[in-house]
Amino acid sequence: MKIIHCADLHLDSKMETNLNKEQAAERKQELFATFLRMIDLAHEEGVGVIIIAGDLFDTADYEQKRIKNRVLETIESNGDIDFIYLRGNHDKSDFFGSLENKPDNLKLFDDDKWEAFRYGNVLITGMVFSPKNKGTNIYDKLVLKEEDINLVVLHGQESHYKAKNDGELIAIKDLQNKYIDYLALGHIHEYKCERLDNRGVYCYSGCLEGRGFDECGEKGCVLLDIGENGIESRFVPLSKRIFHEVSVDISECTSEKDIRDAIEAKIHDVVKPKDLLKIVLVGEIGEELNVDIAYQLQFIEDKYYFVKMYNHTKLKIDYMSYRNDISLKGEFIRYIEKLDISEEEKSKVILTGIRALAGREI
Ligand SMILES: [Mn+2]
Repeated sequence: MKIIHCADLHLDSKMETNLNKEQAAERKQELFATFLRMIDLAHEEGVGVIIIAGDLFDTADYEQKRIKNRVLETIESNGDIDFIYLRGNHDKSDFFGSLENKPDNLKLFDDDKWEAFRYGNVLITGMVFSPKNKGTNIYDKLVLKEEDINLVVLHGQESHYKAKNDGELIAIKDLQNKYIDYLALGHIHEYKCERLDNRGVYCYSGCLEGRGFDECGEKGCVLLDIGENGIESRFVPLSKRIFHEVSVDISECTSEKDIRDAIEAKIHDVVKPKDLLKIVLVGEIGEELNVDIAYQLQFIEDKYYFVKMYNHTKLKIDYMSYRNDISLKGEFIRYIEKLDISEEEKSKVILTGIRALAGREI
């Protein structure tokens, strides 16, 4: 039996951070297209169940109802696949739970008890975290059988302290030695799979598409193949575009052309034209090196879907060599040194002042 585990789709996200209106609208469509591509993958692989471990939606906003209806239609038109859905902290509106006619292949977890769906010897159990069960020990009530293949679905932040259900915290220790084979988690937007105990693993599938530079790298779902030898799982990248944050050390650069080359060398093999890119220039540079972000951006901004660049370099400058100069620079340094401010602040003021006196960008 094959199962897909996904989470954190946030399908109705506005996607407006970083992007202009057109791109945001396009990304929103892409978010849904990737959800559909995952369903295509399910068909290609003969997957019978898709587990959605929370945050299928992003807001409870009524305006977003179109997307919710689109999901509903999609589930209805893929009747050969069961969609087992556990609400996450973003899925506030329990849209599916309030439906009059819920499709048969849409299975929902509840927040008042552990609910389970059985496929032969495979049992998929889960519970929604909500104010209703907050503070209660939900883990004691989770009783599984050794002879089943047990998948457990939850949405929250992993915690390694032994703790009662504290809302959105998943007490990993409380879930050990309960015959769990695979703990399917949502909430963290990056793929992660770790050992739970001698028997099982716990896994965050991550989101399907990055939505910002805090969600860099490949995104996708987990494909589980349950056979004679237990569960084999692998991460399947699905995202249309990838967010990249690349830091480029320009300490060795002595010209603007050098900077351009250093950037190019760092991104050339890694970033594809369809991707989103954030470049951070770092390192210690001489005061004679001109770091002009707008100028450097010109060479790359048309090559990628989205590019932004920051200058986080520090000036490497032995400003003390000017302190005895009979010049405006020397006078400035001597003046700042007498001020009643911290050494760190003095250094910052001096560096900024020297740049200003040299007529450079500050
Ligand atoms: Mn979440």
